[in-house]
Amino acid sequence: MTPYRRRGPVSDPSGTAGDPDPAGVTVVIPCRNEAGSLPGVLAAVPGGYRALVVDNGSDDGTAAVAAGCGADVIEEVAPGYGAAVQRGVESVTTEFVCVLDGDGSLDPGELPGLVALLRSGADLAVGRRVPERGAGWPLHARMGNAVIAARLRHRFGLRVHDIGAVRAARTATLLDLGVEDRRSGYPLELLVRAGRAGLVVEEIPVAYRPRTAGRSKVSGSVVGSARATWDFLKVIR
Ligand SMILES: Nc1nc2c(ncn2[C@@H]2O[C@H](COP(=O)(O)OP(=O)(O)O)[C@@H](O)[C@H]2O)c(=O)[nH]1
Ligand SMILES: [Mg+2]
Repeated sequence: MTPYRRRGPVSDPSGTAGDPDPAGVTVVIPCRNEAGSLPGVLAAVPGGYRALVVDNGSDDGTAAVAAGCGADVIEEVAPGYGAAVQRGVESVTTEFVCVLDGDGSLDPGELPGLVALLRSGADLAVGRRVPERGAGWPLHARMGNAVIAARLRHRFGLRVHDIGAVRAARTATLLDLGVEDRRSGYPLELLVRAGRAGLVVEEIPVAYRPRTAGRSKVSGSVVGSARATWDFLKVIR
């Protein structure tokens, strides 16, 4: 499996893919037991962007690995994806925040494309995952995702085709939405609230690859999938 490379020393000497103010962007990375994937993920964070790893409940040295790779690290004691993301976003001091998984399935090199959408007027920019061969996206999760995205389009007028595993926003905008879910329902509740608030939500395709190490905690596990389905239904009922 090829690790992500920091984007382009040749075509893009800054590594920021043309972002005019990389110091204004923090990348929040929620992690539970992602020590194997994190070095590759952090190496691919565009130069100048701050990386903030939110660890909870890891027993594989995730926090030490993250710190060793130069990321800021905070601990969140409450379990759950939403708890980690919320804690991370609350700690951000930059104007913009991106949120991305720590499992290597998504390329941080694509984040400047999302931030560019914000700079040109979007309130929330989300990635639509385009699976590459072998991506860890089981059929049940893809079908559920498609059904929920259709509901988001028809009921909330959002032009999205994914529930947004990767996203970017102004930090203040994200906090103002007041998302309450602290587990797997967080990304969906975020979109529902964005739709209700009339935010401009834009979506661009992003590559979705197999995680580079470790085990899935959500869609690839029976308990994780059941929990996610329950969380989604609560949000969108
Ligand atoms: N901090 C934290 N991160 C989590 C938790 N559950 C999942 N994650 C992270 O959320 C991201 C997505 O989880 P993942 O296991 O890849 O789910 P999948 O993509 O559906 O297989 C990964 O970066 C995980 O490490 C959690 O309880 N706490
Ligand atoms: Mg994953």
